[in-house]
Amino acid sequence: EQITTFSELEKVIRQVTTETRVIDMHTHLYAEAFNEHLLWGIDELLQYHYLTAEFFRHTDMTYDEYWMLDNASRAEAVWQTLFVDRSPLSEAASGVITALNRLGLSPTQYGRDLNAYRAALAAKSTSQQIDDVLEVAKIERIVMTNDPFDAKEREVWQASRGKSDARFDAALRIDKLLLDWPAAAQDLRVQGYLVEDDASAPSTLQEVRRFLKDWALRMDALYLMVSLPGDAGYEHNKAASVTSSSLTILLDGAVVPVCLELGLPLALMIGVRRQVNPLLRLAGDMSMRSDLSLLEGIAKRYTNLELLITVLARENQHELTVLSRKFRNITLFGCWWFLHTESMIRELTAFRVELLGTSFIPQHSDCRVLEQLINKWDHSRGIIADILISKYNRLLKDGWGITEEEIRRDVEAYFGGNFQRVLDKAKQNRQLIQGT
Ligand code: REL
Ligand code: ZN
Repeated sequence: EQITTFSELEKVIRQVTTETRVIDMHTHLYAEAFNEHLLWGIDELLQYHYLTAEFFRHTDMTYDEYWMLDNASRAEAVWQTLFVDRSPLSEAASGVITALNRLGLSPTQYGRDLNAYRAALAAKSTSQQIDDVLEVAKIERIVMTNDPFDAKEREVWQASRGKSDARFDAALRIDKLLLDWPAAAQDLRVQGYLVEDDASAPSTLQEVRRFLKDWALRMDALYLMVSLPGDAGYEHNKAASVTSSSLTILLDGAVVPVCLELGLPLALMIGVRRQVNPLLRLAGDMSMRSDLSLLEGIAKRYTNLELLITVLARENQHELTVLSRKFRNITLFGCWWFLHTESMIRELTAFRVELLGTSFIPQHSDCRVLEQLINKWDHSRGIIADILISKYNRLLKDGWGITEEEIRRDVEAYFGGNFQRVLDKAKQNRQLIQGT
């Protein structure tokens, strides 16, 4: 039952990429127990920060005027400006239309009337919407972004409600620890960890490790994660006499040891320049080129550390893909943020297949609003399918008959298996260290 014709190949690949359930390995979505942390519905879709930035390119409203509005009024302003007064052509805007349409709220029927969409969604409960969206988007599991520095979120974990929905896994997010050290130290003290402002004190590092382990275990976190600016200084080959940055001290002295001890990967998202325009709030972040010697240094130094890596600048993509070939503990993932667009996903995915075959994770959604799972995965699946069709077709033309099972195997690796394998490898490495 080998596939022999192009049309058969195309049909099978479209079907398999549409059907295969996904593990979405990085999102900003939450299980229902996290209450207001989980954003969903049309008003939230319209307030997505990608759209906020696009809205301000057209409106005369001042930033203050916008931020003073309530949620409903903000949504209305964005709808009017980006969807009624002009066409929603951008990736983020067209994504809203895809999500609505695939949820059964056809724009053909509901038109340009925001209240019609609102009314159609009004009767839905949160749990029903979670079920429906996960079904339509064919999502098996979702990894959240869990911040132990967020007091509201801590309450949910402390009440043991964080793991009540098996479809949602945790990731321990440590940006504040690594990027805002003196302030993080203060937070740790309030949480009962005896740390000093000087991160390099051995007792302080021990307490930071205790903090990380407590939270990783409480959350049952799948990995630890940080997003870094492109010029984050990690000094991997510096003379011992020179004082290190707190980032270096904390990575070497706490974060990496805890990952190795617990058998968890470290995820690095590299190349963000925060708050280029603070008036835009969450929408005010930018991308920047990264010096990937940071990554090279970590990968080389800690060969037992599994690294999940994405970078934000298009200019770094070629280098990251090549670097992934050099270090098997690097697994590249996703088309992040400003790269999560049709043309960029197409370019990056094709190149990655060409250099890495099936040994990478093509996509994560980075969703902030539940229904975005639908459009982000729908668009990504379609593009990934286009690329796979052309790659398998090359094999087909050279007489390498392919079966549907083989295609399924490869797509399952891309959509979840490769991520699972990184988790498994990290666990195995732990056993190696402990000699068990
Ligand atoms: O996890 C991150 O650091 C980023 O993905 C977010 O900060 C960003 O705002 C997100 O919405 C991008 O897609
Ligand atoms: Zn993110």
